[in-house]
Amino acid sequence: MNLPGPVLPVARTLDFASGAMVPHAEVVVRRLSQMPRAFANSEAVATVLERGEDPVIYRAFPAAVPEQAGHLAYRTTVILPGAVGGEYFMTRGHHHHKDSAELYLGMSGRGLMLMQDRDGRLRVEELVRDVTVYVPPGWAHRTVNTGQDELVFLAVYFSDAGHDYDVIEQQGIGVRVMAGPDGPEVVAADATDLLAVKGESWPT
Ligand code: PAN
Ligand code: ZN
Repeated sequence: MNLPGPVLPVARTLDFASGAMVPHAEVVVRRLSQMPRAFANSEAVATVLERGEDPVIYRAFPAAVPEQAGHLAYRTTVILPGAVGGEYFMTRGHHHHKDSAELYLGMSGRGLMLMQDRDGRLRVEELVRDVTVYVPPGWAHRTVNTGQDELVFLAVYFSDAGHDYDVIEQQGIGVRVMAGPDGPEVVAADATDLLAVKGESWPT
């Protein structure tokens, strides 16, 4: 969104229940057909699409901010409740072209943030109302709705960071979140990674 400067101070309201931001730029709508490789069970994805269904997975309400150094971009995201092949609805997930930090704020609903750095280290954090999750530079991030309701959150990031979807689309993130009989199950590709995810030795 390359808006001309200068930009004046502006107030925008957030509805914590619906995720609506006022005013906002063009709403982003992501349907299953736009992210078929995100879900592990490609047969389940194909079955849904062949039925003629193409569910909305998430919507985002962006603030109109210039994509220029020094600016902070921000947008709310609303992930719908649901699952494909037993895997909860989630965002596509990305790195930023320019490694830089990002701050998430949970607004309503219940979910998990899956994060992985360029060395493959994994981290999973719960995202619920009033919780902030700090994503350090170089950590890819994907958000999963593990609840029965919409998961609503705010993300604030450097406006010129850019979004790189290729790595995650091709390699995925080393953990998936499946709907188990007793609730969400975080499934890791390998046991060592899972230990890292559940480790307590994280700086606070
Ligand atoms: C978020 C995400 C948003 C949608 O605003 O972009 O939740 O997820 P994907 O972009 O991975 O589809 C963010 O992390 N911005 O940088
Ligand atoms: Zn991001």
